Amino acid sequence: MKKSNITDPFEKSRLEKGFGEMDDQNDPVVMALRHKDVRKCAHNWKTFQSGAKPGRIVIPSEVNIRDIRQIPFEVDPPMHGQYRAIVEKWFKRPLEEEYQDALKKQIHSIVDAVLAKDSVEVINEFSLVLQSRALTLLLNVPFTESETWISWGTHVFRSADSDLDADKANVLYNYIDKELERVSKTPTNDLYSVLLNSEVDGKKLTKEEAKGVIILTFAGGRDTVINAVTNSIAYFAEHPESLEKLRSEPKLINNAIEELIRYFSPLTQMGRVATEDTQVCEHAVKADTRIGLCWASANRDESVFENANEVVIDRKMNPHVAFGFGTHNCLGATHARQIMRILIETLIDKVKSIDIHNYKENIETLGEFKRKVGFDYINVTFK
Ligand code: EMZ
Repeated sequence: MKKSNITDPFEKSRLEKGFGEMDDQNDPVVMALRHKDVRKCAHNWKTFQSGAKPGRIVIPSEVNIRDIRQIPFEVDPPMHGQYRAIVEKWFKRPLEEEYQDALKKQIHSIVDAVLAKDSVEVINEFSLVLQSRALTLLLNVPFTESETWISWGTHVFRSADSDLDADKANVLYNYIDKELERVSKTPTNDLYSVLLNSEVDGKKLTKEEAKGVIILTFAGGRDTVINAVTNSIAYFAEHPESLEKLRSEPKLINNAIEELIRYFSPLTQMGRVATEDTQVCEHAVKADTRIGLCWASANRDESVFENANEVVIDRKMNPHVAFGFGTHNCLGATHARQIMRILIETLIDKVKSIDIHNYKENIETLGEFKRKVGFDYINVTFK
């Protein structure tokens, strides 16, 4: 089997019953596995809410390490729409030419640096650096801040010994407090200042609310982007013919981005909390229990995607849900897509081959399911 393959552990359960079950810190989850059900439940925000206790819709639950609500992620309509309206325009900036030029410069320089090395550990020396530097553009803060973020590692809440590391979370919270304090005295043109200057219902956003948006910006797009970038490198290492195809037909790059993101599904699932006794795929779900919208399983649903377990680099119809679905679709998707696009274009431009040496897979355990999300480390040579 190819090292870049990501197999689908949900197939049997998806076909046979349509749901899976897992425990998570004594707060069980009924996982919706079929594309149709995942979309239906995501759409039904009244029955399956996001605005539960902060941290609870995340799997693994973050209730023990976070009491600040992430915004707009953990807020339901109609308030959700009001918050979303504040940040939507800002998170569309990656469509601007100036932003893309800056991102291109960053990615070129990272690729040039790895081309000059004999061997590169992709997660730490490539993807983490790329994600952190690109985040300076999204927040519109000085480039040097990325050095601090790189030192935090690949996940802001997870460390080598713990999936839910409270000390690590506090490093992020304290950092954000300091930044918000700074701009409340001297506003600039960064995201912190924009937030503190925004209003909801005629009232200025509080520091707590701004912090909720910023935590989401740091946490939501970190390991997800890092996995997408790393998995892309592994994929192109083993599929030079796909890079060749994109080189000769660049108009397929957009198809390739969606297809890679479908196949990788960097975020396996997102939870919701039932507000009443209900059902998922005819399975009873009690009020105040959790369900999981399993994007990774929906994205391999054989009734929706032909050859679902293959990367079909020029796939035409691709209704994947890797960026979520419905009101809560991913705020950072525009930024993530630009990163993927510029990464692929840069590989086409500058890289002839990628050789994988040693690696260790990063496997998530979700009850009976074990899913590869990427790598713990992967050493390669770029030429
Ligand atoms: C949360 C989540 C958002 C959570 C879209 O996903 O990403 C997770 O990685 C974080 O741990 O707090 O931001």
